[in-house]
Amino acid sequence: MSANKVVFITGATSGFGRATARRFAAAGWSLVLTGRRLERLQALQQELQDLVPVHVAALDVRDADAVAAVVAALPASMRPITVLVNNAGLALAPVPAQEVELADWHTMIDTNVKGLVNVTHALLPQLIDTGAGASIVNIGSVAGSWPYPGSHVYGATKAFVKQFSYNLRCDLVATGVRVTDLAPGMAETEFTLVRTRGDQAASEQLYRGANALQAEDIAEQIFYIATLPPHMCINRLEVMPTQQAWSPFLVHRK
Ligand code: NDP
Ligand code: 8X3
Repeated sequence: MSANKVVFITGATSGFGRATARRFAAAGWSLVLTGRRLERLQALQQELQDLVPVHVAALDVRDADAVAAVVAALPASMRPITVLVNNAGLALAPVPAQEVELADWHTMIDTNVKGLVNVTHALLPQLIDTGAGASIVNIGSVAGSWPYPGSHVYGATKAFVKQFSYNLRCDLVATGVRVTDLAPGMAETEFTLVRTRGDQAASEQLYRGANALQAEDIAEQIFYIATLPPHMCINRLEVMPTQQAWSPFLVHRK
């Protein structure tokens, strides 16, 4: 592995992605930061560029051609990529399945499934070039393993992330590239604001008194996973706030 360590982060404009950029910058890694909101990427670049080299690119992960173009345009100093953090994602429509607009299901599948696949496919050659010590950290969710009302397609996309991560591990086993499904529980980011389409009160209500995970907690886990000795791979890591756990089965009585 080259001495120049480079992390490529999707969804670096907010939440886990932004905190992960800060965590890797503090350790001296070069950063490739992507997301749709260019002004937020530029603000983060301003903040971190005195510490480490930072390359930003506005990118909607749903657009496979745009993903390929961003990867093709990476400066030489940002190749090959050492760690890919597939973080961009969202939940929408926290209501029963029968009340959801089809477009919302499509948006979640296009982002959380197809977007993650687009970026992975585009960066696999570089990660394989890096070889031992390279990592793909896919951000799954507890919703990928545990069903709950209103999770419908969101949880299903995260189940995809888990199984895709395991299957990638099998195909990459001889390359040295590690793959992890990191599955957080409740974490206080802009996630609920996006899910409720801007309902600040609902977001605050959800996190109130829950001592939820913070973005920095997950960034620390990502950094830990990606900097383990090259012979160690965490296949899956599920992290919840101590105050969150499972509920009994749902029973509808007539
Ligand atoms: P935030 O809403 O704070 O951040 C989401 C990030 O994803 C933003 O940077 C956003 O950037 C980016 N994103 C969304 N859609 C796209 C797109 N089409 N193309 C590129 N980037 C996109 O939420 P979190 O930080 O909490 O979420 C990060 C990941 O963690 C998601 O995959 C989420 O499902 C997962 N997760 C979150 C949990 C939580 O409780 N918060 C728990 C478990 C998993 P922009 O809008 O600028 O494009
Ligand atoms: C987000 C966590 O519990 O809202 O993936 O599904 S949860």
